[in-house]
Amino acid sequence: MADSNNTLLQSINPNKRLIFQPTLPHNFNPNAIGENGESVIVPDKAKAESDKLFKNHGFNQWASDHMSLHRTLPDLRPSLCKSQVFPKDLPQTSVVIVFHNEALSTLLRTVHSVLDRSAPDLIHQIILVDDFSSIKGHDPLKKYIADLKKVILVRNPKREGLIRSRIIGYSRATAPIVTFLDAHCEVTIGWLEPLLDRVHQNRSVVVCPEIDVIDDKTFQYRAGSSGDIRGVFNWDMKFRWRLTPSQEQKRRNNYNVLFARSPTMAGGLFAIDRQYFQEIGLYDSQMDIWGGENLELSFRIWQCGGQLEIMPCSHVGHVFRNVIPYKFPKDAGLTINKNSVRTAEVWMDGYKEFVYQRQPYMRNIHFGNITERLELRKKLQCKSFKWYLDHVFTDVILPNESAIAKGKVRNPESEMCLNTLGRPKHAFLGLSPCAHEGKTMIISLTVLNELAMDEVCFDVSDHQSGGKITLLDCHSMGGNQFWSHKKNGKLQHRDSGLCLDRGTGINPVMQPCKDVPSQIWTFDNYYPN
Ligand code: LR7
Ligand code: MN
Repeated sequence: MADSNNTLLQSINPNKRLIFQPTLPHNFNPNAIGENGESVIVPDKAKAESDKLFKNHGFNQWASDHMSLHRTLPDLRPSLCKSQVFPKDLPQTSVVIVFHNEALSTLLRTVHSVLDRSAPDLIHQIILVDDFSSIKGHDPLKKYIADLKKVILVRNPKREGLIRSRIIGYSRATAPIVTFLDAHCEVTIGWLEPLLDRVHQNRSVVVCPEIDVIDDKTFQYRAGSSGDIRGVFNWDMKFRWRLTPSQEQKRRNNYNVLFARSPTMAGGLFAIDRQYFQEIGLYDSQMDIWGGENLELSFRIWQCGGQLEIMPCSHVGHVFRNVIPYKFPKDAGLTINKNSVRTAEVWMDGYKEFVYQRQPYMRNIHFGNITERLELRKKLQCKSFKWYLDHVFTDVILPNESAIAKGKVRNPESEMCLNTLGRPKHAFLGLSPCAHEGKTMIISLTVLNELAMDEVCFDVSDHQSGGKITLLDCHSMGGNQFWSHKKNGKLQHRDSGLCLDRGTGINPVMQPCKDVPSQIWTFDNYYPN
């Protein structure tokens, strides 16, 4: 069917291809467990065994072992993706999968899903890097893949960790594009063409698929977090998903099949131009085992002139687990933190202070020599971290301005809003019609319970009714700058017990708290924690 469609298409336009249509596996059994990505229910008699196996890998290995290695999956792409047409001459990819003590069934299902659901002419090779697994899986694996033409197996003579293992896999890759996957993934129909096409259009774009969830307990295949999300990071140096800010949604015209720019990547699943990856410095080879490399690569891509994007038409599932099942040769926390500190020291400029402020012990971690990475940054003439925050991660919340609520602060009755009016320090807080616009109206209720505009805080030292609100430098110590925003909309000053009132003049004033509309205030945005 697909072939005849493609033949038809090529008779119209010989330079185009349709998405590869996989056929059903030859021994397909629709009644087998887990088919169509459905949940596996472990029968009572197998519960004990399945619980035991769970501990090995942090997921339900029993379920994985009992499903087909070629199981079918739902198609979770937006419908517009299905009719897309791609150039006939898309470049080929090498797929690199690194693993340490991975369950054979999840690893092989990853391999088969790639072979089953990718156009054969686009897969150059699949490189498996066994990172010195200790369990006896290597020989059966070696034997199994001997029959798979495009699959190569490399074994590390010592434990390297996923970062150096990926460099080792990369060094064997010969196709123009390299695609990385974790060892417990399943790719779905149409996953590959959008990735290769985008990198082909622009070699400095690094692309990630949309990541679906393979349930760790049932192996059910389902959509990840719904909505328009992208990757970010927090000041604990952890990767996080966050809703895409409205200006980026607007740029995409809410078009759900157009690539989305993402400040960071989760780390495991991406495609990159092979030579470009070399040019921007592969990975920091002094990072060990796990962690940190995803943010390091993300910062480096953006700061050094590349782009990182999520392709909504490419869907790949990943088994998310709650524990890291394998051992770290050294202390796990220390290993991960060292990788994060290397990232912060090389890429984050002064903003690394925020990382150290949150976790002061990180200052004392011996992070080794970073000269080579700093030289790389210089050689590539990479931009500052400030540039990255201003242009890419524009919705970042800096710790000194973390907000519980932010935006215009409005008194709905009068439609008047608080406004510092750009007045100098020690001046009084003012008001203006909410219909006005201006940076001086954007006020945050910070996690320290300050009402702040940039570095200026609302300070009440006159504890009499009718007292005005003074604009002073934020001191982050509570005192006269501590406010609570009550559920009923009041803004109460802690030390005086008074409430912010619109007043009758040009400045708001402090008054005893009463149920009057002049004491009701609302922020444009609230950020529940
Ligand atoms: O010492 C090791 N050697 C390895 O070869 C440790 C791990 N590995 C292998 C491992 O077998 C697996 O195939 O490396 C791969 C990734 O390890 P996981 O699956 O334990 O990592 P994860 O999925 O918990 O974590 C995410 O963050 C990591 C940070 O270092 C990596 O970037 C992972 O690739 C990344 N996974 C994803 O991005 C998948 C989507 C998750 C999300 C969101
Ligand atoms: Mn993983």
